[in-house]
Amino acid sequence: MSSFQTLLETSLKTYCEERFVQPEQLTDRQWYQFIAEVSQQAVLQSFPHNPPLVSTRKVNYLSMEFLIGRLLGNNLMNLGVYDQVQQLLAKCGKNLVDILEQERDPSLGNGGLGRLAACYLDSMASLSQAAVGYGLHYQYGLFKQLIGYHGEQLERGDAWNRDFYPQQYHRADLQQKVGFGGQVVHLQDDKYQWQPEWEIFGEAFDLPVVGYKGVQQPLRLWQGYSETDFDFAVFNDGDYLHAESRVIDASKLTKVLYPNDNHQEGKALRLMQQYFHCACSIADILRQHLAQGRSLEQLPEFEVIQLNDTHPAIAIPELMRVLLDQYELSWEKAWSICSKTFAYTNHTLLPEALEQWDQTLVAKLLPRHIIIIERINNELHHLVKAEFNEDEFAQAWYETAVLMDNRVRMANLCVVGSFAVNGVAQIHSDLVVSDLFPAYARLFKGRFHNVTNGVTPRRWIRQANPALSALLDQHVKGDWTKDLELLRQIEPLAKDPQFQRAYQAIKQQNKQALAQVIEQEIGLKVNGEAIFDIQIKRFHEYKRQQLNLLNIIATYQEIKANPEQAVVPRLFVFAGKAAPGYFLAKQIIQAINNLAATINSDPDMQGKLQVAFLPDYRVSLAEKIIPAADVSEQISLAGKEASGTGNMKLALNGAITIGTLDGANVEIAEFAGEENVVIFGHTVESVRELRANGYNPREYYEQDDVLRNAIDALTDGSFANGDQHRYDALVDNLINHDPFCTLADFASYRAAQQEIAKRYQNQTAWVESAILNTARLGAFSSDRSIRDYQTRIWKKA
Ligand code: C3B
Repeated sequence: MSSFQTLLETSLKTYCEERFVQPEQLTDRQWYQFIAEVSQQAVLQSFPHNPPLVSTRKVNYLSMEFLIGRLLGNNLMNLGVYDQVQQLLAKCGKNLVDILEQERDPSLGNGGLGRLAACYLDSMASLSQAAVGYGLHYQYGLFKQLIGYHGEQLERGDAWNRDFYPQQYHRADLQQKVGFGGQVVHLQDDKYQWQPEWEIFGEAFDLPVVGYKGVQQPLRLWQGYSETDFDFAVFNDGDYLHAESRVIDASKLTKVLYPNDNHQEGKALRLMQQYFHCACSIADILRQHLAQGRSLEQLPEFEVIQLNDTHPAIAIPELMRVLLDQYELSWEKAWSICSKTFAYTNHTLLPEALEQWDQTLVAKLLPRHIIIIERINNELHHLVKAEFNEDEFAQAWYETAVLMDNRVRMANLCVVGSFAVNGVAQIHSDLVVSDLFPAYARLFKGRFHNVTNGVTPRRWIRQANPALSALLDQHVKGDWTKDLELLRQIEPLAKDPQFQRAYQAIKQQNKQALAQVIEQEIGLKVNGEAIFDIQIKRFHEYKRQQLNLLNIIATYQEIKANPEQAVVPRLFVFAGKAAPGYFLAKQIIQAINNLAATINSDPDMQGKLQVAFLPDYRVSLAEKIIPAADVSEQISLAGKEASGTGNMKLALNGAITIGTLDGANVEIAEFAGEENVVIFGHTVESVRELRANGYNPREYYEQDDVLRNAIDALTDGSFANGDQHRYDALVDNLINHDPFCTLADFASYRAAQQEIAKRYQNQTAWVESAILNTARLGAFSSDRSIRDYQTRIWKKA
């Protein structure tokens, strides 16, 4: 008997004896708790067998978000004990999948950025890359989404770990102290002393990340607490105060995750969260580094601090502060260490997401840091002066300055303070250089890189799609779970009728399972024969759910007008949240729900067209939707989606992408083969041209009857219980502004959708394409991304 089997059986005996019950009498919740405890013991016991770590630097991954999803199932699988636990449960009449449903998703992230961080933790642990994830232990994660009576989004708090979350350890030994406000005394020359106004304690909670047959490493999350409150009254000269209460309970610092994705709100409390996160993490990194008998000068040799977007940018002046004030290094020495330690990943070009903080606010909250930032800015000024001639200087400085117009530009701070900067898909990395940071690219040659995002095959294939995994196990030699490129072996089977049938049967079975979820969640019985057309992601104008919406309206109108015409049945599935303050995105959600209500109850649509909006999109729901997708909607305006990662998960699970040439779609099309995706719409270049010629969406509205009729249906009360004004803001925005060129891409999108319907009718060719998507997209494993980081960025300094 394996040692795990022994552990499992003896622990069960004890667990039951303590509760005076037989195993058969345990509740699902008790089973969950029991398995969580045993898996922890298993993790601890296998710890001494950790494989040796690779020889790159240790990675300290700083991120304000980690959207890890449920841990237990994943950990059992990565430990290699999933089947044993399942068998034990089966003996007691229980199903492991049901028990795992007991776990709540820790929703410590908004969307792609946070989920990417989670995939990277999994891959680093699986590849034995030494790493610690540093984040915040929000009491409330991202809100829970409900859909109200009128189809509108409602938000509820999500206290994810309040009563029951057994997978975390309070690390009382790792407490930190973080200062805010106060004054700085200038002692002499470079010497300053910061006397903060308040101090907050940071407590650490570790969540174990178990790699696939790999190491266990912590995700370390900081939570604030203090005996005293802040008095915001001392800040009473800033505009930013108006929206905030004057006194904030310090323990509320990490109470809630800001629910914005790709958008900065500029609230003081958010800046405090960012600093708190960075100060605790930097102190912890230095503590561990020095505890190993290493010197400060050796920091870049052994550690890298990877900044996940600009949210942890303040870590740069914080490390400087510690080196200068605490360890009394010279500016030159401190900067030399610092600028070889940080690396920055840019995840967006959207101007509203590029963080800039009010300089006055930064000076009030972090008076020492602003002095350091000013010095960084001054040094940069010399560099820019030296590189650019007189004619070029003004423009170059305008682009590169860290301080400008009383703003602290965090992306610029990151570029200056890092030894490497990367974008997250090739097209995005190119735009980072050409559009966002051209002057920097000239100033800091060799600093800019690309690392295309990836997704972990453990969660997104092995765990989410067990049937497909079993088929792959049968036909692929070697362990594809840790080397996804091995999936190439099934390429020759794409035309094999027997393999096609097996692959198709799995998709059908997954569609049935999703149909059940849809019925449970929203009471809609769906046509399992329809094309399952899926758009799952945050709601944002640039992601253009409104384009999908308009096409559905047009399709509805077409079927209404031609009731006899044959239709390829289609089920449109949406899921995603909108930021609570993002009015237009919420209108789009509401319009989809109202459209769904009309279409789903119209007898003329029976068996032809259905729309399902699944509330409360989260990792565990994504795991149920993705394996069932036939079509993957990746329809952002070209140049706006940095990469996307849902596109990779869906394609690997055999969905055909309908997409623009944006983000990683470009690479997906290259790998899958252009004939196995459907590309439409303007390109980055043609969008530029469109705008240069003065884009006027109204012209499209006036000239395209199909488009006009679709938009008009939003103002005639058809999808609003007769209310003709419900979507005024949305419609006005589309016809008169349309910042994401929805109208310009409508005709081409509609043609692409017709192409999808046509292709679907030839099932043999469709399945072949789907198989080729699975076979050829192994490069989108996050293991490949991590290897790219290792060779391009994290190599020894
Ligand atoms: C997202 C981008 O919008 C996605 O294109 C990208 O795939 C992921 O990051 C991961 O790189 N992103 C986000 O979720 N939140 C931000 N603030 C910025 C980017």
